[in-house]
Amino acid sequence: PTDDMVYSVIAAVSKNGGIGYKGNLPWKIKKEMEYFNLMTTRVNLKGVQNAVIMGRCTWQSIPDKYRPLKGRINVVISKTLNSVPEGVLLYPKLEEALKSLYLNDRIENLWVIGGSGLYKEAVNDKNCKKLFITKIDQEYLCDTFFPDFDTKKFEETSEANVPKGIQEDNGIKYEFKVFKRL
Ligand code: FOL
Repeated sequence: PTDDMVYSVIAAVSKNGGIGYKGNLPWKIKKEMEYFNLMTTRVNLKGVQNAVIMGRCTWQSIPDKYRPLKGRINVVISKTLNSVPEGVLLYPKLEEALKSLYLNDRIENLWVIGGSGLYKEAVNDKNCKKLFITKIDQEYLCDTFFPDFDTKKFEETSEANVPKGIQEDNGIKYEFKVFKRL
């Protein structure tokens, strides 16, 4: 429960700026995905959950066995989807989702988890206070990219529970970065 309409972005981005290819993640990095799971799930209070907000393509990219993402309120933004499973929230626009989720005192933190359309709205929205970006130190064939954002409006920061330094999982190097809006 917060008193302001603030939220964060979480994304993993390749060296060439990519986030997706043909409706899926371009890579498979188990420990990085565990970080995503931990960061988006973790809350202080029992009986309170975080919400993950995603576009339709991101929703459809999550493997059936993980969908809806467990331990989190799943929110899908789409004007065309007709139905989502029970318990999943569907809104036509990000703004409307944020407005109504803020009135929900059973939600702790809000995370925008993609894809490029929602990321673009978020990085340009002052209510999006932090970007949790994993920089993957490899190039991948991608057809979806993290949007350019005004780096003068953010500064790198450190955050509890975010491991520092170069990480590695089956030969792939990556680093967890956190940027806060100035
Ligand atoms: N942010 C970061 N840092 N890494 C990502 O891979 C990522 N992916 C998305 C958004 N932000 C990200 C969107 N894509 C799952 C699959 C695709 C996806 C997001 C999540 C998924 O299946 N998650 C399960 C897996 C748990 C596990 O393997 O440990 C989950 O419960 O979170």
